[in-house]
Amino acid sequence: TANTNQPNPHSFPPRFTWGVATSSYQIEGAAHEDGRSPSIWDTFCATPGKVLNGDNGDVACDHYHRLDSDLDLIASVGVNAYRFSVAWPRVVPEGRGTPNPAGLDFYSRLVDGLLARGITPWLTLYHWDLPQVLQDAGGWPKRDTALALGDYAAVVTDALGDRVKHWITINEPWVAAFMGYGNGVHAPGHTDLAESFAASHHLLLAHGLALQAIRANVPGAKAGITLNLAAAYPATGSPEDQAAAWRQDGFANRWYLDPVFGRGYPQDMVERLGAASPQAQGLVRGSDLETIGAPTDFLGVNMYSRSVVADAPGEGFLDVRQLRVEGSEYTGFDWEVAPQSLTDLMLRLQRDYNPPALYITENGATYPDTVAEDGTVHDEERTRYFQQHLAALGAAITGGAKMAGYFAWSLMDNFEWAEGYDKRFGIVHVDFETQARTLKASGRWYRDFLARAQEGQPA
Ligand code: GBH
Repeated sequence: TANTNQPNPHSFPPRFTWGVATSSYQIEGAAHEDGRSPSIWDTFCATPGKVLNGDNGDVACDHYHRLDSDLDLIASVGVNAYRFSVAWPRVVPEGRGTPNPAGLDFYSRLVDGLLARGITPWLTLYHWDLPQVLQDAGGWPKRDTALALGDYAAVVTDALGDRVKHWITINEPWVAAFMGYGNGVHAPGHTDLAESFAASHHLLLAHGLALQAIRANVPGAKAGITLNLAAAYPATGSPEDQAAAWRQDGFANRWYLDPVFGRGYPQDMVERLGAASPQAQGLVRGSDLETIGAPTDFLGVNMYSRSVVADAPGEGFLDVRQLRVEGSEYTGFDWEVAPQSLTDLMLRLQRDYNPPALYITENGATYPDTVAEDGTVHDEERTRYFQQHLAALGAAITGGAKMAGYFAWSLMDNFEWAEGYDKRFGIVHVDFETQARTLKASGRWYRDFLARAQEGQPA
């Protein structure tokens, strides 16, 4: 009998994109080398009490100095794509203006190394490491920051557009806006609702401006944005809880999906926000919504979990409470393991927004891994997580979602933002004392799965 928790490697289309993902600040280290300027994360990490154990990205996985062996590591997994991000403060240290050749050279070597190994580079322009100088000038709540990102995008597309054809503008604008300027858990650690909605609008504008740079400079580019999305379910069938789930969806999902797909901001949310909305703040100018809603080639989705919510009058501006689901499994981050929600989410996106293509640009889990005496890493829970989510991805394809690829988060254990090095997401274990890399059991499983999925296909 078919085990629905086991993905069928032969059920994915030929030429499906199979990858692993990372981001610059989380892996590179070399934070003060070759002309890189500080980012808001360097500053945040240096602020006592912000990051667990006072950890920072000064060294991280030392990827900057281990490029060639890390390229071999990526190749050893058998992926056909690698998603990474470019550090803006490395490439344009002053935030705008003169590019730094040493910074560009690193990414040029990374791209060449991938292509030499038959691996398609997927480049994310912005994964949260804003140059500190731009934060000093006001950061994402200021419109100028979006314009600066557009200029930075022109620099990167100019330098790498001859070889990089897959572009992601912004990683998770929701997190950058609401964890950076709303709940203060991420850099720069502000806590102001109006500011966070201003940041949100300018991150979307930055997406649109980056898209223009990509279209202008990269012939044949495939370009899109990556959103963190989580399907929202009502705790009960009551109309109150159903309305609460719609509000949760409005904030977490539609707030980004609607404008990116050219519909402008969802009116129910604009009304709910009142004075905090970008409209009421006077931030939505002239052609902003056309810029933001320009056609993309794909939607990238980072999917980790779902939310289950109840109506809770008086709780936050959404009047919603997130519930822990009795009997469900949770990962080390206390995120519910909810693979069925991946299928639901993809089918809903296809139905409601009809994207030309859908990619899972991140999916993964953190667990306390056990390293055995012989150095092997046992992470059976992570393996199960990947199996369940890849099976759910298969079901989405069967159901008609235009799935074109999947990236596991992450290639290797790395700097997990406010959690420092305490939470591990890698399919490769990193010993942060020695920088030794060891493929975990989940990594071996993924490698073997990819080998079967790509059997008989030309490299
Ligand atoms: C991703 O974000 C990041 O892109 C990546 O850099 C990071 O390493 C990876 O996940 C693992 O954390 O509990 O209601 O506040 C994850 C996006 C957004 C998912 C916040 C969990 C919690 C919502 N996350 N969300 S809530």
